[in-house]
Amino acid sequence: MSVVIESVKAREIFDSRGNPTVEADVVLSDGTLGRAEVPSGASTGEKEAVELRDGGKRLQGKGVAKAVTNVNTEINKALHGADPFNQAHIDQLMIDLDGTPNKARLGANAILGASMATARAAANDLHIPLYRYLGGTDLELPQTFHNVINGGEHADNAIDIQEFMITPVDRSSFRDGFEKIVNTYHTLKKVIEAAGYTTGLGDEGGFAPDLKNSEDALQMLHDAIIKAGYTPGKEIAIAFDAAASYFYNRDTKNYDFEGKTYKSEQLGEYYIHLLDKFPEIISIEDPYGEEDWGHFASFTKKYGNRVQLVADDPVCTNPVLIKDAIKQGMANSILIKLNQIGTVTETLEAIRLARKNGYTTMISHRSGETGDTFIADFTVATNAAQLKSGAPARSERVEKYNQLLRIEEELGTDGTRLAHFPDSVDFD
Ligand code: 2PG
Ligand code: MG
Repeated sequence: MSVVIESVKAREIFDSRGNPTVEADVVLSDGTLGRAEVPSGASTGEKEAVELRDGGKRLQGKGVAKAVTNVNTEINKALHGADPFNQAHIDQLMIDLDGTPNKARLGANAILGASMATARAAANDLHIPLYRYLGGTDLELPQTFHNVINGGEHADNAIDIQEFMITPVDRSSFRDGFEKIVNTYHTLKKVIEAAGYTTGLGDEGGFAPDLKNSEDALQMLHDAIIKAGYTPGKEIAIAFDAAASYFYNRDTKNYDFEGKTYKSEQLGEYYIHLLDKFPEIISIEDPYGEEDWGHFASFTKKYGNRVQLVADDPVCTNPVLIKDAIKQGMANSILIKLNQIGTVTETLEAIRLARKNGYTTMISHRSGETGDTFIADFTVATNAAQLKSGAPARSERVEKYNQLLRIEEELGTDGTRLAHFPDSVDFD
């Protein structure tokens, strides 16, 4: 008799910020277990699938007891007896059961937990790693982007750009690139200390010094790369996530950024000033707010051949929104977060859609993370080519990179594809 899903059970656990989140267990009829933990964002897009929270007094209203109950009752019943190897069918069952366009009834956190746990259970049942189950033999280790200075919603400082990332553009192996990042991270700490700032960490493991502005943060990164013995742009490049929805003023339709007001065009000029000053910047995420699609598109038209422009908040890993963005020529890259859409299958569809239309993809963690390394395997399996998972510090971030080190060891460096930026990007 073939193996089927016996039960789905969830519990409330806690994420890296101490907030409640969902963990789901899928148990198969032969006793195999698949377990997954669901992450949670802070700078969330308006159109993300709904993260169901309890409200009320318990745990500041952030409890996920309702989502847990939804897994243990309705989802458990719907998936009982289903084929764990048919991920698309499993996910469709839950989408239909929920019945809303944004998973508001059962909660995307409930559905995603069960969806990821199903994939894990299937892989475990076959005694193969998750990346192998999801990716077969077409596997690639990603270019990784490491957020080493935290600002915006992720830190209690004056910097309005949310994430300043470094990425190893010249490396002989994943390990080689990661070692370069670690060296730069530790050197950056010394650079920040020498300038008289504190070296406390933000939500994604990067430093959160109370610098005057974003330009100073980029200068520090630039200096740290050189001090660590690398050439900016040649060995280590820079990327940032402006997460501009956070400083977009919905009333005036301007941007209130680091003490000044910018019109959309002026904000574009400011980014170009940064690109001119720091040519090692190769990727900018969410340069404009999620309501400001027009300026995002015109900026892409002008500068999309010069820099990777990643859309996160405007499209929320949602295939319908991604289609619209592609039609309007917004961005040339799509950020991919499983919990923005809520199932493994829809996330795969978002990746396929982006790549089919010549857009690059970057898989992403959330600022509220768990120890689950699902996205490391997922990135390798989908050939997404790029992954951002925070600094090389704090276990909930580093575990993803450690998992990539394990995967590289398993696959061997000989013959294993290593994504290279800009090889992985075709802007023309
Ligand atoms: C982002 C993410 C991840 P959050 O904006 O890209 O870095 O942040 O999880 O807070 O939405
Ligand atoms: Mg973002």
